[in-house]
Amino acid sequence: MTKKQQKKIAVINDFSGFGRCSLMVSVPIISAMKVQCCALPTAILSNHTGYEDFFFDDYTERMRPYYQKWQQLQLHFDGIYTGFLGSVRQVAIVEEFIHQFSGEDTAILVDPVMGDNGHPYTTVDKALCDEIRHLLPLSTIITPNVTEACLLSGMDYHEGAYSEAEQKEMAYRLHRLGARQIVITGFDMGDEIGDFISCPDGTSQLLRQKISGSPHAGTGDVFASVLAADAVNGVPLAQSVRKASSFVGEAIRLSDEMGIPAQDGVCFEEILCTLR
Ligand code: PXL
Repeated sequence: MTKKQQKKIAVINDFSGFGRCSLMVSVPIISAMKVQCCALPTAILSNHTGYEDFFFDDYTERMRPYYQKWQQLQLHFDGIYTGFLGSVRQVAIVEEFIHQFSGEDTAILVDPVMGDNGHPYTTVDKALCDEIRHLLPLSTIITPNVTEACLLSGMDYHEGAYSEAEQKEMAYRLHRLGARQIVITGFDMGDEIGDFISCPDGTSQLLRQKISGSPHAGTGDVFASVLAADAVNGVPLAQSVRKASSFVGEAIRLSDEMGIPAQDGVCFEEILCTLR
């Protein structure tokens, strides 16, 4: 009998103590999906930047010495998942990391964490957006929300529904920037939300019911964490997007039911044990 081989993912993301985002959601979700989660912090925050004030410790200078110890340990990852970057210089560090720690079969999920609702996050400027584009050719999957897809592709963000032609154009531009498999999350489709998938073998859209009007923090991180764990476990992308989307939807529904402020993220803990 062959032994079961557990996969492992390096997650390059910030540690925000409060607000249910980034590493605070990736570690439990990826672990619940039976994949070893290895964290490389990009910054340490008291709470995410969606709050008016936050403690922010940039980890740029410490990332190389930190991962050099992983080189000494001769680590190799089945997946690398990058999220929030705390400075422009971190993009080059992430590129180096990918070259050092990936092999032919490594799934590389780039979540270009840059903004939401048409606006960049407070720590994200044009220089960082421009630099993050360099990660697209290194990725196997990217998971921008609509705002981030606009920032990367140069298309204008607008409220309301996006036509199929607009969605395809956005994906086309992201492919031209080097992305292979693209999942653009959160298109407003009236009563529904659409996630648009574009792969070399075609495009598709998965719809889910719109649950509440106010945007919840960290849902992109929950979504991408599920995709990253599934990617190393060989789950087909469309199936994984369906799973991530219904998990996020249910977590939003429960959070609203429990009266959790949208800024505090979603109470995924309540349904973590349902993830496989
Ligand atoms: O969820 C995205 C995210 C991740 N990390 C930090 C953030 C945000 C969004 O605001 O501020 C630090």
